Amino acid sequence: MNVTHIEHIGIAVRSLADAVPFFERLLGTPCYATEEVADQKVKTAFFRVGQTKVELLESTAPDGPIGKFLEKRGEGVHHIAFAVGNVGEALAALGGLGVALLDSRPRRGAEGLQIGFLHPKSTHGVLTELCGKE
Ligand code: CMX
Repeated sequence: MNVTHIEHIGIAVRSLADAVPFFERLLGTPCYATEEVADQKVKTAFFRVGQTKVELLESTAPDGPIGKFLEKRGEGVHHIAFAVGNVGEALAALGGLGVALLDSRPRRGAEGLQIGFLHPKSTHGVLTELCGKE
């Protein structure tokens, strides 16, 4: 598996309406895209920071992953996403090493990328996403 860079850092927020203007000022760059990912029960807002992005995540339902995270832990860093060439191959390799996979095969995430999550219990407490075009 070859990680090329940190693709994005996901931050759970209660309200995009509040958080987007703050991050625009903090990062000195406008939000360049917003998108609802219905199956994840989130609305997202993206900022470019060099080769990496910041993804703000607002929940659309209390029983979704961000809704549960906000309820349990409040706002904050939710996950780190690493860019890999081929998500399916990376998931297969990590599964073979005994890493607990939340996605056994890639699925479509925000920005049309292929994604797959690793369970934080298997990754030293960091919810980890793999992202790629394949
Ligand atoms: N980072 C680190 N640990 C986390 C975590 C996170 N973001 N979310 C949950 N956990 C921990 C919990 O604290 C809990 O630990 P303890 O057992 O010590 O209390 C453990 O993981 C299980 O958590 P849970 O609340 O019982 O389980 P959930 O039902 O909330 O599921 C998780 C947690 C990670 C399996 C689930 O959120 C998931 O499948 N996430 C992947 C998909 C996702 O996060 N989508 C949103 C982003 C989509 C996008 O970027 O487009």
